[in-house]
Amino acid sequence: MQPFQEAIVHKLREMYHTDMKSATTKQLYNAVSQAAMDTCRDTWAQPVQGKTACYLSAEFLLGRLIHSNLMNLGLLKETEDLLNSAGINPNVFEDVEDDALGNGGLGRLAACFLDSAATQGIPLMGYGIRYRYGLFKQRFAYGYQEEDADDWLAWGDPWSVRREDQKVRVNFGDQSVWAVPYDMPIIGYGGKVVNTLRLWQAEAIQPFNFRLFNDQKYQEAVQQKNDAEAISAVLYPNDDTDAGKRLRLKQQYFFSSASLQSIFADYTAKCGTDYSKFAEQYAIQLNDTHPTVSIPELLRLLMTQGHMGFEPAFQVVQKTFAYTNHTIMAEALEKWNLSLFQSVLPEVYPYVVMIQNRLSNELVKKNITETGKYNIIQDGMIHMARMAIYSTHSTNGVAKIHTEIIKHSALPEWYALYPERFNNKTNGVTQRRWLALCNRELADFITERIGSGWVTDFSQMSRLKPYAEDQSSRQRFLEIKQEKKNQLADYMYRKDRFGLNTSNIFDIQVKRLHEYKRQLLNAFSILDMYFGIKDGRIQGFHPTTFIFGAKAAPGYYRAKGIIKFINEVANLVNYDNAVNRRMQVIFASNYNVSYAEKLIPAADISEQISTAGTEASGTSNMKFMMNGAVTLGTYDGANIEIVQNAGEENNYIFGARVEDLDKIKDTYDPVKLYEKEPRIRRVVDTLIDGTLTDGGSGWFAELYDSLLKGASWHKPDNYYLLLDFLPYCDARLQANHDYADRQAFAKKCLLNIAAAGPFTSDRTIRQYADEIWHI
Ligand code: CBF
Repeated sequence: MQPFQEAIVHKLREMYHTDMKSATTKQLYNAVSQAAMDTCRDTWAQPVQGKTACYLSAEFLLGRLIHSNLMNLGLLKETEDLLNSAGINPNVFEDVEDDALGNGGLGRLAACFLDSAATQGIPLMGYGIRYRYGLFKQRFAYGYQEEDADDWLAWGDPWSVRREDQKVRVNFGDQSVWAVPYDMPIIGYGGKVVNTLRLWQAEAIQPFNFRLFNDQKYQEAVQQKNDAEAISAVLYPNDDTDAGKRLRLKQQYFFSSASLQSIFADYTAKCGTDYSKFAEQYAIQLNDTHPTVSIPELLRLLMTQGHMGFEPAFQVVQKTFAYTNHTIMAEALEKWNLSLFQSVLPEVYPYVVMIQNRLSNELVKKNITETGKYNIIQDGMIHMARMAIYSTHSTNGVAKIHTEIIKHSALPEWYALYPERFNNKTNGVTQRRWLALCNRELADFITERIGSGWVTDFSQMSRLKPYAEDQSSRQRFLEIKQEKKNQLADYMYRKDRFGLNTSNIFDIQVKRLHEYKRQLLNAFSILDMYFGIKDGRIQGFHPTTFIFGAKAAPGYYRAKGIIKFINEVANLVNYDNAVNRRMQVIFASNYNVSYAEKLIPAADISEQISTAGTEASGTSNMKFMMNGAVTLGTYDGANIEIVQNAGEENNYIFGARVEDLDKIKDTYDPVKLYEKEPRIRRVVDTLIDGTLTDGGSGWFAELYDSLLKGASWHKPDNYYLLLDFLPYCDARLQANHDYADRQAFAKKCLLNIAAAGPFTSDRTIRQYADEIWHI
């Protein structure tokens, strides 16, 4: 036995008095994880040298940790061999819950950044919240989404260490709580560098009141405990929308203040009480506006504990912080009601006022009299994005088009004032999890051809390009794709009791459910194909399986209506014997990181169909690309950079561009399109003509109205589904047609893989380190 295998056996004995043969999955999971933790404790304990970057984020969507940690430590194979030798299926840990402490792209990006920084030896600490319940679990009941709590800690938390000695106190207007850190090792590939993710848990200062208990006031006796724990109880399930709630503000301040106190104490221990050099030691990146309250908090610490004057303290703040904007959706730009803010954070509010006063003076000096668009405090609200831009030295967008939109249409007044602060950092994903781990067959294929350097240097992927011309490589690629489809079919059968037809094209759209992402357009186009096949309009259609995966925020009823609609479309198609050998539609339930790891490698077509100008970047588009799917998408977010790199001819780009939409935005009339085009009418009418039923909820009629009548808060079809409908259907049928030439299609896929080099988060995080943090 190898030493690590012995360590696992030893852990089982020590922790559970059991052995490989009798251990439960949970025991095995904890024993393997603890044994792995032991191998990296020494490296982890090494102090960081020089400047540290701190990534403050309300979300870290890590997914399941065990496989990626074992891979990065080089212990995955040994573990699997041990499991095999004990007659245990190496997939046994597929039952272990994901760490789902994030909603979607923003939280998953944070997780990729941690992996990339540790792998490249960049000292990056993550700071966030240890939610007791992560993103809800999704079930379908009669096609409707139902939500259950995500009890991720039921499996134990072997990858965290509670640091009681490092707890700090966080004060609100109406309560004080402990913030207790749980530290997770972030193991770089090869295990040479281990950074830290610190997640804070809220706990009561006085968890139990004996006096109240003695007075038989049992509820009141534990009131403080309940109120404290509520702060880190649950992740807000909104993606791209602002929750605007008191508890949410408490969460934001809770982890911001705790992180800042911890960083401040580290600085003091390292450098003493001269805080003027703070920014030489720490760079703090704000992941969206969620941690922006850190700005007045650092100011408060510098002025109260560091005894600095306002101006020098503000200079330090500005040099320390940088801000990333992840969306321009108006509903996501956080604003806090002034009186709410004052009552929750009375000790912080004066520092917000000081920042506003400084801004006002600066605007006067610059002769700007129209200050309404700049003011941090305006119309009874505190505008967090404005505070973030004003008080930091860098504001970045997450794809080229997104950064341009920020500069020229979303926040042009700020760009005019401080053009030097704005910069772009196109997102990326870690190829270690999203290729090496989730698609080992393709990883071997690549390594056999170009060596293994790509695992840590993704620019080497371009060396794969010549193999797109090589017939045997294309053949092998097709075999691998088939294998991944077979694996997905097994998995989906287990998870969703659905039998995939694995000789079909796999056309996949997986992401959060949002109107701007246009899952409804996808469903309309499936209906159009369905009718077209039945009518005989569409001939020579290559059988296709259309897969969706998406969670809707529980309070987002329109998104829930879209889920129900897609599930109804699935029923219509799958039970119709006239077409179901040519089409299948399936909505994967509870889409999460682990499901993504199965779905993405099996895809032929990656659906990236957001309205131009709405998806800041997207990151699943990159994961699909590196796994050899072609992009069927709009000119939006990082799709643009993807197809520029991989060739438009190797992808399927359709639909109106931002500049087209700008021209028609005041005159666009979807009713005209609906009246003129029978194919549009036919699919849209399925919402109200009884073809599909919403079970009397009224949700489908509401969707119909949203497209043709609008609502009090938006114009009809504000995401231009009907405008892009025909071009989308055409592009989709073109891809379907092209697929028939398997060799030519495989060539497109390989050229996409070979062009994926820039879309690694290794490149992105390097750019943050070089250009923003100067590390
Ligand atoms: O930048 C990461 C991702 O963030 C979002 O998910 C977000 O929450 N704002 C955006 O919607 C994505 O486009 C982006 O890729």
